[in-house]
Formats: sequence, structure tokens, C-alpha cells
Amino acid sequence: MENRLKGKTALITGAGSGIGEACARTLAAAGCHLLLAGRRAEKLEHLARELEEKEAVAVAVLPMDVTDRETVERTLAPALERHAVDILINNAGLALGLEPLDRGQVEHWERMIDTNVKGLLYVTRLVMAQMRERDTGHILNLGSIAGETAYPGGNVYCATKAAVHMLSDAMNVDAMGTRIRVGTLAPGAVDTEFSDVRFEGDRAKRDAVYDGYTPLGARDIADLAYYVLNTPEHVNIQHVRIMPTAQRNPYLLYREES
Ligand code: NDP
Ligand code: 8X3
Repeated sequence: MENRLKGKTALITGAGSGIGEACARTLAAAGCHLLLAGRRAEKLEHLARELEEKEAVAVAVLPMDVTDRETVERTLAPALERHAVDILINNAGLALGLEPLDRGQVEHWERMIDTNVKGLLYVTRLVMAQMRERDTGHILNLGSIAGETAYPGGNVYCATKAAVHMLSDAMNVDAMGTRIRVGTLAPGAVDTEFSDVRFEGDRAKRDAVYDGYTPLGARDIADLAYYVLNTPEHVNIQHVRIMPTAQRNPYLLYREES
């Protein structure tokens, strides 16, 4: 397939681990210049230096917590004066807890809503405005199968991902008449730090999520992102659901006995 991404500039949120990091590696290998955003600046700096050296692309780090609107604006606005962003991957996100709603922790809910929904909005507002001015751009949002089917204890996380799906549709509608494209990737189980974060470091609970089958890896999602982003400009892949072969929906996950 022709590489249409060489020389483009991509901003990836949550680029220091998992799917975001894999997307950074894949896009750098395709010749994209990168802006890597996240809270753990040291991880991002390390990745940036590695990719600059290995792939001969320019990589800048934007240390920011997407839940902090002032910081997002203070960090992104000057970065957008220096860089024209062709691709935005809204990947920063998290799940916290797996309790029934009536036993949920309000602090967990607030962090999920603030990160997965409000953080995505703060970043997108600024980047999409620049894309509209340039009449070009591609936004890829990380949704989830959790945003399509609720599962026990998923409640607020599922709701935030349903919001991401609807916001992607809304962005597409709002971009009507421009050359801006918007897509959502809706993965099932991907083995990343996701479950470490959800279960706050409880190794047994984390391991149980991926036990007895082969989950997706972050690289699988990055390959899909590359495919979607690399399509010609008249093609707008709006929504893709991707699961491990062992998983058919959030409830149906075939595990081998060990
Ligand atoms: P990871 O935990 O590995 O990655 C999440 C990234 O988001 C981290 O790099 C983290 O970086 C960043 N992040 C979290 N909170 C903030 C914040 N407030 N500000 C800035 N960055 C933040 O998990 P995944 O790679 O799996 O998750 C990536 C996305 O994919 C998420 O949106 C998740 O919901 C979605 N997803 C994941 C699935 C899975 O099974 N793993 C399946 C479906 C969707 P830092 O801590 O440095 O800020
Ligand atoms: C992550 C996938 O099914 O653990 O969004 O919610 S799931």
C-alpha cells in the first residue's frame, strides 16, 4: 500500500504507553513527525529521543494532563503556532474500578469523565479549529466495545466510551463540507497498562483479564490506525470494531482451560 503519511505531523495523546505508544512507533516508522502528549514527561522524552534517532523524524513532547483545561490550552496553543497538525489521535483514557453503580466511587467516575470525555473535548476543540483553517486533517478517537455494550461494573466507563462514539459522529457532522475526516476505533481486550490502571496495580485481577486466550496487542491497534489514516483523502472510515478472535462481544470470551 502506498505510504501517504510520510512528512505529516501527528499529535497523539497518552503516547507514553500502550496503544498511544504503539501508534507513535508505527507513525514514526511511516515518516510522520510527532507531538507526544501525556502526563509522564520522562517516558515521552525517552520515546521521543528513541524515535528521532531511529526514524529520522522530528518529535516534540507536550507534557500535559488532558483533564486540566488551562494546562491543555497553555501547552497546545503555542505548539499549534509552531506545528500544523495533520493527524490527531485522541487516545488518552482510562477505566477505574469495576463495581456496580451503587457501589462505585465518585472520584473514579469524575476522573473517567474528565479524561475520556472532557479531556478529549479540550484537545479536539483547539486542534480541529486549526484543521478547519487549513481545510484538512484526520482525527482518530479511541472508543471501545464498552461504548456499544454495557457489561457488569462497566457503567461509567461504558458511558464515557459511548460519549466518544457519539462525539466522533458529531465531529463528522460538524466537519461537513471540509476535508477533515473523523474515525473511531472500538477495540475489545487489548493487553496494555489499561487493566493495571483499572485495578490500581492488583496484579491478580489484571492477569485474570487476559487469562486463557490471546488478547489484542497495542501493535494490532496501531496497524489498524495506520490503515485508517493512510486511506486516500476521499475515504473516511468512520467506525471500526476490533476484537481478539477469542472474543465475540464483551460477554462472549472463549478461554482455554489451563
Ligand atoms: P494505557 O493505560 O497503556 O494508556 C493510556 C494512556 O493515557 C497512558 O499513556 C496515560 O499516560 C494516558 N493518560 C491517562 N490519563 C491521562 C490524562 N489525564 N492526561 C493525559 N494523558 C493521560 O492503556 P491503553 O493503551 O489500553 O488505552 C488507550 C486508550 O484505548 C484509552 O482511551 C482506552 O480507554 C482505550 N481502549 C483500551 C482498551 C484495552 O483493552 N486496553 C480497549 C478499548 C479501548 P500518562 O499516565 O503518562 O498520562
Ligand atoms: C476496554 C475494553 O471491554 O475492558 O475499553 O471495557 S473493555
